Amino acid sequence: MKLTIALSKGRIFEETLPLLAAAGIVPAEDPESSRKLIIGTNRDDVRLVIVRASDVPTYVQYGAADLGIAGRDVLIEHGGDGLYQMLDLNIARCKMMVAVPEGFDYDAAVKKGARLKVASKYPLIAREHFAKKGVHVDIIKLYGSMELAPLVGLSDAIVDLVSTGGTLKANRLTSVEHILDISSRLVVNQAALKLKYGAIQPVLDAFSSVVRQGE
Ligand code: PRT
Ligand code: MG
Repeated sequence: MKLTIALSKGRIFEETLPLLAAAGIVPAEDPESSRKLIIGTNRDDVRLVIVRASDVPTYVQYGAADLGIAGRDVLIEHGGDGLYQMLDLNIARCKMMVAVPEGFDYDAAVKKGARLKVASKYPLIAREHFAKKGVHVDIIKLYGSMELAPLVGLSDAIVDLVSTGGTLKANRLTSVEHILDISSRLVVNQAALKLKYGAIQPVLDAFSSVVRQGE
């Protein structure tokens, strides 16, 4: 039985290597230097497919991959159809925040009932956050570099991920609200969990033992 695991390059791939190693899986190549999108492993029955972070749930939903690792941010925006979230891997951790230019009085704007323009790659998360607060917003969907939007007048605020805070600082932005704690999750195709249970279960066990060690 063959297993296909969907991963994105960069931080998720790096932080997944120790989890894979615990399951006895070692990638044959480094996706950062290889241009291959399908990467073999030391195990004949396991291969990795390298996709955009936000595409991981889609590959798993349709069964093109049996397993995948994706951020909670990506999973909320995707909606989760066709997949089970099996495990919080506690990797690629960061926070979903509202940020504004330094000097912008966010609390005063909210109190006044101003209609805010908010740029984000995460329209669902942003919309729900402001709806809960009863703040009227126009969401402007972007695909990256949200930090630029308020600097050039595209928006008043952004909803984005923050880890060190260095990017906000470099662009003279400041976070004003915490929305969610984010980490990456192991997701499994619903049909594959039944049909390939014997192959998937040992991977789940190995991953969860690494996660427990880190707690
Ligand atoms: O890059 P691409 O458009 O292909 O996709 P992506 O940006 O979604 O992928 P990637 O690999 O950058 O992120 C994958 C996952 O890592 C995300 O879905 C998150 O769950 C998680 N993660 C953890 C982060 C960060 N930390 C993070 N800091 N994703 C993005 N960032 C960005 C953030 O958007 C901001 O631009 O890093 C910048 C802020 O970082 P600091 O350290 O300056 O605060
Ligand atoms: Mg990125």
